[in-house]
Amino acid sequence: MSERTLSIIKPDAVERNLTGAVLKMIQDEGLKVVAMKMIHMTKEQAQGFYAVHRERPFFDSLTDFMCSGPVVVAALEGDDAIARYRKLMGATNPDNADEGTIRKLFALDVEKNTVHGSDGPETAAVEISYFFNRLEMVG
Ligand code: RTP
Ligand code: MG
Repeated sequence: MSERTLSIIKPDAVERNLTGAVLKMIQDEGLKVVAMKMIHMTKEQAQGFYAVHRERPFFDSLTDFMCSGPVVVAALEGDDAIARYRKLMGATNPDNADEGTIRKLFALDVEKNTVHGSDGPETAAVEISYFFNRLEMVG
């Protein structure tokens, strides 16, 4: 079933000029980019995006990191896109990520882990609408 998921290429990756390499892996997987832009979030915008994690011990550090530099946000579309993109990303901690995954190849640590991907259909819909309105989406 065709799905959409929200991808973020995080500040650690944009800063190291890895945007193109990550997008190539996404496109080689067959996921289609249906919306994309570069933004530099405020602390408040990062806190809003990660609101589900606000009680977690890493929330303040995570939201500082996510507004430390520009990110590339994109909506991806394809059959089973949510699970396929999470498989391509690899485990949250790159030490546990499978060979050939984005995080195994590029992540610096459990926080500076290069990419975000939605974890389910409901969060994907909320996350895509957090960054994109209908005029900014193709298809
Ligand atoms: P994401 O939401 O970014 O796609 O990553 P995820 O599902 O694999 O991981 P999640 O548990 O949702 O955590 C969100 C992000 O918080 C940072 N994190 N830091 N210091 C820590 O132990 C820790 N744990 C998570 C990571 O940047 C993670 O991607
Ligand atoms: Mg998550």
